[in-house]
Amino acid sequence: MEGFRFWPGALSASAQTELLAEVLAAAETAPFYRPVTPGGRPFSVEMTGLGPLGWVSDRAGYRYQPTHPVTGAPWPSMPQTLRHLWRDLTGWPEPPDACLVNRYRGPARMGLHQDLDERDHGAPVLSVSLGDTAVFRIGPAGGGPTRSLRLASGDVCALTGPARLARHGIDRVIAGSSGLVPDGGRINLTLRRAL
Ligand code: MD3
Ligand code: FE
Repeated sequence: MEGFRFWPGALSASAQTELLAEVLAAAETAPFYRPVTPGGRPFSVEMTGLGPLGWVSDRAGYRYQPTHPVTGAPWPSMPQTLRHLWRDLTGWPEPPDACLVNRYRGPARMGLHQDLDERDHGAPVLSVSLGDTAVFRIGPAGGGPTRSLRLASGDVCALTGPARLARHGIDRVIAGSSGLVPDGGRINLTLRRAL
C-alpha cells in the first residue's frame, strides 16, 4: 500500500530492552488502564500514554487530553529515543506530541478502524512493536480487500500519505513468540501529531 513504510528489525535487541524499560518505568506513574468505548464496552487492549497528550476513550467519546484519565496527572515525558526515531524515520518537521501505549495480553485484539482523532491527517503515524508478534491487518480507507502481515518485536512502521487513513487492526497476538515483555504479551507505541 502506498505510504506504508516498514522497517523490520529497526530496533536491536538491546534497544528494545532499553525502550521497554523506559515505558514500564513510565507506567509506574501512568498505569495501564482499560478504556471503554463511547457505548460502554471495555477495550480488550489496555492503554497509557507518553508525551504532552494522550488518546483516551470513555462514555464522552474519543479525544486527546493532557492528563491520565485515572490518576489525573500529566502524562510522563516521551523518551528521547522515540523522538529521535520519529525525526530520523519520518523526517516530519514537528515533533510528536502524543505516544499512545497499547498493551495486548491474552486474547486482546483491536478491531478494524481508522485513526481520525488527530487534527492534521497529513502528519504521519509511527508505530513501534515490542514483545510478542502481532497479526496486523490493513486495507484501503474506502473499504475493499485487506492484507495481513506480522509485526514482530523491534519492527517499526510509518503510515504516511494514503496509508495514513487506511483501515487497520490487530487480529491477534501470538503468545510466547517473544520473551521481551516480563509477563508476556505485546506493547505497541504509536507516535503522533495529535493537535
Ligand atoms: C495504519 N494500534 O493505536 S499499530 C492504534 O498495534 C493502532 O496497537 C495498532 O491501530 C497496534 O490506533 C496498530 C500500526 C498502525 C498505527 C497507526 C496507523 C497502523 C496504522 C494509522 C493509519 C494506518
Ligand atoms: Fe489505529
